[in-house]
Amino acid sequence: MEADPRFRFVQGDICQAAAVEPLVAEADAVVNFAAETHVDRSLLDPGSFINTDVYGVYVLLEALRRTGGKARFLQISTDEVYGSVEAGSSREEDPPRPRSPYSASKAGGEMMAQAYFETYRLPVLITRGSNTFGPYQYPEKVIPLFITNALDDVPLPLYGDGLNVRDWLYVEDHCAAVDLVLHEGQAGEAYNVGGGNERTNLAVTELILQLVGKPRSLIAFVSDRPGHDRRYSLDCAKIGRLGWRPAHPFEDALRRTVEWYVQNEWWWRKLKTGEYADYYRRNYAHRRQSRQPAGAE
Ligand code: TDX
Repeated sequence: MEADPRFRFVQGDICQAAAVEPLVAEADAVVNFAAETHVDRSLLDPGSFINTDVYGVYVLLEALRRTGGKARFLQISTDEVYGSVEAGSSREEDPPRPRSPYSASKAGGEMMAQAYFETYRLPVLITRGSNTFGPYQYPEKVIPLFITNALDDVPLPLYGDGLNVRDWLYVEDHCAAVDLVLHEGQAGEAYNVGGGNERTNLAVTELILQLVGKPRSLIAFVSDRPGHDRRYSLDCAKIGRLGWRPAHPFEDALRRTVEWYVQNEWWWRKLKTGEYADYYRRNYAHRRQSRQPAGAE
């Protein structure tokens, strides 16, 4: 495949600021999607999250500052920085209350970006997206994990009582929001990006099983994730004023995603071996299977 000349990728050690300096110096925009992103992995290895999600952000910001680059810098962040939201919805000015090594690292990265805006006047923007899903998502995240397990008739390990709530955002809606904020957002500001699809994990799991055509008996209630945030919920009025609305209804987007995984086994099959299989054992082998909680029938 030929590389798209509009984009340049930097591989290798992100801590090498010198490697990114020539790139950011001439860029119109720097959008930092790079991150360690999986909460369960952050419980097993917090250090790598601090390196990538805090120090890595600093490296990019510092490269911009040192070269006098004029790029707008968009930091891709997450609704998890607000912590668990028992009632109501998080607004951008709410204080961060991260509760996992992952979300604490993402909050640290945001704060570093904000500091470079305040101190050095770099044109920094932040988006806080909700749970994103769609094709090509690594099968550690719950939706691709459960689709691919279901296709293989392997149990779907549902944490706790399965009633934690996430707000699901289709990847194309998320991309449209990032593009809009990059071009129309105000420097120094953060923007929530939520799909408006709050569902319990149990409801999502049942829908996946229905779409894949597999029985409910594949659900395995297992011991909970430590510090598992109960609910995320975003108030998206601010990005709404820029003109963004999610365009993909959840059930349609999930159906399309299931179809993609059915048709693209060549992509995910090879990922579920090697390092992934080792991670799967480390994360799941010790989890006790619990009885199905009352009311979850
Ligand atoms: O095996 C599982 N069983 C289970 O019940 C896994 C992997 C997850 N879950 C639950 C935990 C969560 O309540 O499903 C929900 C979603 O889990 P993840 O896909 O791991 O996402 P989450 O922890 O909510 O974080 C995600 O959303 C915000 C992304 O991983 C982050 O990168 C993003 O910032």
